[in-house]
This record gives sequence, C-alpha cells and structure tokens, in this order.
Amino acid sequence: MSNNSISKLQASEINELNRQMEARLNSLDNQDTLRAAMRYSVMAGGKRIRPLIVFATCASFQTPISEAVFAVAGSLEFIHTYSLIHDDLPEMDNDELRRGKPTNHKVYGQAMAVLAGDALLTEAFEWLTEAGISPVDNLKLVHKLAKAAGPKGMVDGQSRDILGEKQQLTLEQLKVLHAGKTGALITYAFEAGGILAGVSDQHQALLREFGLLFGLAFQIYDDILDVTSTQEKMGKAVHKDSLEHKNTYPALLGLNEAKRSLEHTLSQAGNVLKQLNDLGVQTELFDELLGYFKI
Ligand code: GRG
Repeated sequence: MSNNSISKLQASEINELNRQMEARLNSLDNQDTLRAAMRYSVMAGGKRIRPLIVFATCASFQTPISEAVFAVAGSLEFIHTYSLIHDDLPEMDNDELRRGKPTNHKVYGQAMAVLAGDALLTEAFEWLTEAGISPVDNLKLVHKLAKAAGPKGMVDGQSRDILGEKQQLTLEQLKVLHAGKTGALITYAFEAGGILAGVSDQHQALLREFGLLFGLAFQIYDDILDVTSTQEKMGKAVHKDSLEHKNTYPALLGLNEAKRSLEHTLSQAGNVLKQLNDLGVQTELFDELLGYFKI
C-alpha cells in the first residue's frame, strides 16, 4: 500500500509548486507589466490537475518529487495557463472570468495578454531544460511537450473547435477535437511522469492509454459541468456552450447520454488501471484521481 494520497500531494507538493512558480515569475528580469500579467494568471488559482498527475505518476512508481519533477510540473502548468489566457481572448472564446477573476486581457489589455501567453509558453521550455534532467530524458520531455502543446496537439484541437462552431461535428470528430484541445496536455502529464520514473515501455504504453481516457473524461465532465454547474463553483462563465451552439457531448448526445459516455470512459480507464495493477504498479493514486469525476 502506498502511504501517499492525492490530498497529501496537494497539501505538500502543489503548495511547493505554487511557491516555485511564483518565485520563478517574480525573479524574471523582464518588463514589469509583462511580468505582472504572467504572474496574474498563473497565481490566480486553478486546480493544478496536470501537475498533480505528474506528481501522482512519479509517486506511484516510488520516484521522489525532485527539482526535475517540479520543473516538469511547473512548465506544464505554464503552458496550460498560456492556453487559457489565449482561449479567453475576444478573438477566441471571449471570456471575462477565469479562475474566479477577470480574464488576463480584461486587466492588462489584449496585446499584453497575447504576450503574457507567448512568454509563459516559451518560459516553460526554459524551465524544463534547466532542471538537470539527463539529456536523453530531457529531449524526450521537450519533444513530447512541444508535440502535445503544438499543431499536432492542443493548437490543432483549438483550431478544430473554432472552425467547428459553424457546423455540427460527428462524435468521432468531437473525440479528435477533444483529444487535441484537452487530452494532449493531460496525456503528456502521465507520460512525463513515466519518463521521470524511468518506467518500462509496457508501463509507458498503459500510462498513455490511461492518459487518453482521463483526458477524454476530463473534457466530457467539463462539458457536463457547463450545463449543470454554476459560475461561482467553476470560476468561469457557464452555459456558454449551448448559447453559442458549441460542439459538446451534451449538445450532441443529450445530458443523460453524455453522463453515460463519461461513465463508460471511466470504466475503460479503470480497466487500464487493472492492467497496471496486474503488473505490480500501485494504482491507488490513479484511482483517487478518477474520483475527481463526480456526477
Ligand atoms: C489557445 C492554443 C489554445 C488552446 C486553448 C485549454 C484550451 C485550449 C481551451 C479551454 C477551453 C475549455 C474550457 C476546455 C475544457 C477543458 C479545460 C481545458 C478546462 C480548463 O482546464 P482546468 O479545468 O482549468 O484544469 P484550471 O483553471 O483549473 O487550471
């Protein structure tokens, strides 16, 4: 049995990560407003689910949370935060509230919000390459992160989302969109943890499979919450998807079928965990992560 738990990781490692991200941003020797804009969105809060996945994966393979692990988790959170800043821009999703606060461009203006996003994206790679990770693993991590964030991953998904607004996508098209927009960074979080822990190819393939399913579940859940939750709970506008005729699971399948689809995805993810468990991996933390999805 592992003596770790997600709440322990949140209390210790996520707090330390927040400290390190803030210190890193504060110590940037750049233009004051740019630094403030970067810091504003990173430190506005957020669930830190992607870093938590990195920590949980390392801990599941008994890998200590070292400076390298913090660099992987922090760089990933910087890239995720950049994507939120750009997603909120008027030319994209046009949102006024994010992480319970006014969006970056509402505070700093559109030009500075674009630059703050650009700067977090590039600063992420600087951090990732400074943490003393072995050159082979560092190359793997940089390559996978660029692939997940860029035109084969998140940016591709975002493009499909924006262009898809004018048409009704099929379920298959929606899955491809989600796998890029939301799934790619989440899958990277599991794979990056696997690289840091030096797991076998067999373990790595299962981590990837679990990541893809977790990412899909994350997006279906977010779509469901957009229908069922409140602005106060979410820290961002809700009910926007249906008002703007977005392609979502509830829009395509109806709320009940979307919930069934989430359950099915979670049960598939559970099967992957069973395979990892059969290989001797302690899967309690992954099981606990699945508890995030409460419907
Ligand atoms: C601008 C290139 C580019 C990409 C944007 C992240 C993203 C891609 C769009 C956000 C749109 C959205 C609401 C997606 C649903 C799932 C998702 C990624 C939610 C936000 O992530 P959380 O819930 O946010 O982890 P916090 O604030 O908790 O970090």
